[in-house]
Amino acid sequence: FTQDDLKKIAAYKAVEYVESGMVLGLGTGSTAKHAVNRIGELLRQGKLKDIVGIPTSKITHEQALSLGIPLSDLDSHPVVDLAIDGADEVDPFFNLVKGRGGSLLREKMVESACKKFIVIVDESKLVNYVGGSGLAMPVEVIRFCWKFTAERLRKLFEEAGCVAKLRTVGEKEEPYVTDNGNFIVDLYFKRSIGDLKVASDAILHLAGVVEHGMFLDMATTVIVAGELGLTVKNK
Ligand code: DER
Repeated sequence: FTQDDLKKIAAYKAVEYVESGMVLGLGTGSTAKHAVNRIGELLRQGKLKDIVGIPTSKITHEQALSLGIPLSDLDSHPVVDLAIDGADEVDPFFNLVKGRGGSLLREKMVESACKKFIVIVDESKLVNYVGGSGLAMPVEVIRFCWKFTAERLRKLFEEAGCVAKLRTVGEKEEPYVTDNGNFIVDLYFKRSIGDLKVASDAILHLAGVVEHGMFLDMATTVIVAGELGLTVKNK
């Protein structure tokens, strides 16, 4: 299987949990894209009815529109039955890192409003503990004095050998701007950041920080597609 095959297998398995009449959180990224496509297909085939989608990004909004999935928002649906979304890292306690695709704020808003949150990953996303991979842990920050905020974030995790980098795009390395008009500072750790809840609270306490990419104690099911098959783990 290619990695994309595995993403698709996990995504299709998650869509089996979708029932007609549900309000669905529609995730963002290359794995969630397959789930949104599948939902559109089942609606077209009449196998699913009366679905309302709550997109977690502008790009998912566009994809769902093109598939004819009826869309709404959290203002109209403050409680969501089920969200299906990918993740960058999943640890054995269902803690996640998300946001390397830049959509973490709206994802966290939607997924924290859900009764059930199914995470779909290929096996490459499994880690022993979140923040230990040395890969980016995204933090969405306001533009105003972002350097000041980035330095405070770096200092917060100095013990963990943290490097804080503004996320940029394109040849001219322009700052990446989120759907919400904010910047993202990616944190890279050389050593463990210790208790994740303590780290999460410390990050959110900094004025200038909007949200971070650690999704702690939110996922209710993790579906992993690997070379040896699918596993479905419930909390
Ligand atoms: O950026 C995000 O939050 C995405 O959902 C990310 O966590 C997973 O994206 P992928 O399925 O393309 O790896």
